[in-house]
Amino acid sequence: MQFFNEFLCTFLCAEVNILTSNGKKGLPCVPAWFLPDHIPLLSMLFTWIFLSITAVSTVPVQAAETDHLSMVNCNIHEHACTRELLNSKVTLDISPKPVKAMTDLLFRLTLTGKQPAAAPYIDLGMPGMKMGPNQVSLQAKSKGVYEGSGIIVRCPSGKRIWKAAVVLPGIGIAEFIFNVLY
Ligand SMILES: [Cu+2]
Repeated sequence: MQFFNEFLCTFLCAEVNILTSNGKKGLPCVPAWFLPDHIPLLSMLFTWIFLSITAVSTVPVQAAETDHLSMVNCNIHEHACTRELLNSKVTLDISPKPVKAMTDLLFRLTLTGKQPAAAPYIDLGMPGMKMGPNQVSLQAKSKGVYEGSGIIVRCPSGKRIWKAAVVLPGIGIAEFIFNVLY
């Protein structure tokens, strides 16, 4: 047992002789790696381990956000956006600009070409996320022009990429993916 203690102590306490210079040798001893000089080094090591773990756990989240960033197909802060759908051109504009969450927004849809069988509407959501239902109903203002008001909420995750799926009955769905300011 004594041998084991000494072995362990020598192993852990390279500087055991300095630390136990009161004449007593052996345990209890302070392991060499716990010397005050080593504390900055140790904290660096622990910080590094902590950061590595954090990085590993946040990479998938960042990757998902980057994925969605590459899906962005409309700079709604600058101008209206147009998608082509079969024989229709679908133009979506949102005002006021820049487009902010939690503010009353006016959605304006302009359709050229084939007109939908019934009034179009907009489903607001986020790519890769199930948000609560948020539908903007649109009223015809003139031929091919529809307007409606709605609110884009602030996502609890902090992500800001939103999708407006414009549903045109009898034609299809045009998707606009854009950044929203929080
Ligand atoms: Cu969300």
